Amino acid sequence: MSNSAPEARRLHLDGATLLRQLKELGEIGADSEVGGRTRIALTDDEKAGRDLVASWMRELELEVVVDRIGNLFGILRSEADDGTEAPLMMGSHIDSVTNAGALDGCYGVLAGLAVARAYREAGIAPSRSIMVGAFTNEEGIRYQPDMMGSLVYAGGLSVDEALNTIGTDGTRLGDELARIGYAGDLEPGAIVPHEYLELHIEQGPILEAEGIQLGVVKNLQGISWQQVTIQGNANHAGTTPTHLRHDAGFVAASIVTFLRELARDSGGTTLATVGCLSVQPNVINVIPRRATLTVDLRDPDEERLTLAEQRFAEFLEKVAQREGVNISTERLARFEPVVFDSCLVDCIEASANGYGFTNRRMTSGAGHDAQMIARIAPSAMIFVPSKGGISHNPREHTDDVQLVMGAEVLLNVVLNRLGQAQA
Ligand code: HGY
Ligand code: MN
Ligand code: MN
Repeated sequence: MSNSAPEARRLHLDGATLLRQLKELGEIGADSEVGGRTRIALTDDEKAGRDLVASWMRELELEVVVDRIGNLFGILRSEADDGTEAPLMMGSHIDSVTNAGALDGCYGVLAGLAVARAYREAGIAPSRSIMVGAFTNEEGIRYQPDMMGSLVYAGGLSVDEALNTIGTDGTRLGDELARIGYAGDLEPGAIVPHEYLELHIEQGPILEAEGIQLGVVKNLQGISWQQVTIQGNANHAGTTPTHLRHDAGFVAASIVTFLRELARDSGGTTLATVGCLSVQPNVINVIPRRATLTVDLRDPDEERLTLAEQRFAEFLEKVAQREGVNISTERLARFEPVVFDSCLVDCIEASANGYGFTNRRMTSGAGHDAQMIARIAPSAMIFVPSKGGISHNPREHTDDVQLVMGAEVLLNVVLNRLGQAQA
């Protein structure tokens, strides 16, 4: 395969295959009742998704490697690569939340394969090896923290600690990884990327609301996850006067209300979500003795995020005292805000401008694998609009023409970075 770009064979982004693969992968774990699909990390459905993506990597004759935390990679080597070259990496994840859309994560992985396919079909070797990754457990639904596979890859969590993580279902991550056959032997992080690009749907309302075609992601907000357990007293709903209650359910509800006020008082920069909430014994005529809930706090500014955590901790102390309950917290994840590589961000902006696509610099509200890989290599992201700003929902949607446009820009940025831009 020659390096020079033979006239007749320009690199071409095969949008039809990208859209077909997104659809096919989106059918794995499909949930006919609620709609959408569920491919929670390391479940049989996610394994099926992994197998399909690996088969597409093999179809492209990429070198398929799996590391010890199950990160799945396809490598298209440059002619000069003797196995030690730092590759240009692209990627994202294919695990999903429950009743998810078809694009979150999958779009970035399959667009990376579309870039490799463009090289393959033009019979041209990249001037630098290209590595496309599907990182393990980005969503963190079953095993916390989220972005786990890329966090391990970036050296932020030891492999053994990650493998010993116990899930919300009581399973050990390492056992499940072995069970689905993705306990690889590559040491995570053994191949340090030269740079990292992640194409993703925005998952928010900004691009659509402003009528802008592309997001040039310059930074990503900080994330704080914790589990809160409230221990009160079960008692009879009909005989226990209100002032004698130690009602874990009431305290849980006051936490939800406090967090909404905390977010509102921040002027919109801090976001707070109680995504999981359960009370025990959860019967109609018993005052809840126990409540467990999760708290997701986010802010692009580290100081404000820390302040939000402190204010929340103070509130917990006060409400425990007032209601005579015991409250314990467990930290599940904590990632500081990340600023992406300015040179890569400029390159993405220049590419979008080159195509005449409207674009704007923006912050990512969601967490992404790019925020972890940014610890070990210059990284940046490209967003395409989400219809109605909806994501983590079966109604997640981006128009085909926008999906292909984003992938064109990804290919163009790669060609520019590899000095193989086409006239
Ligand atoms: O939580 C997040 O922002 C990401 O979807 N894991
Ligand atoms: Mn994602
Ligand atoms: Mn997600």
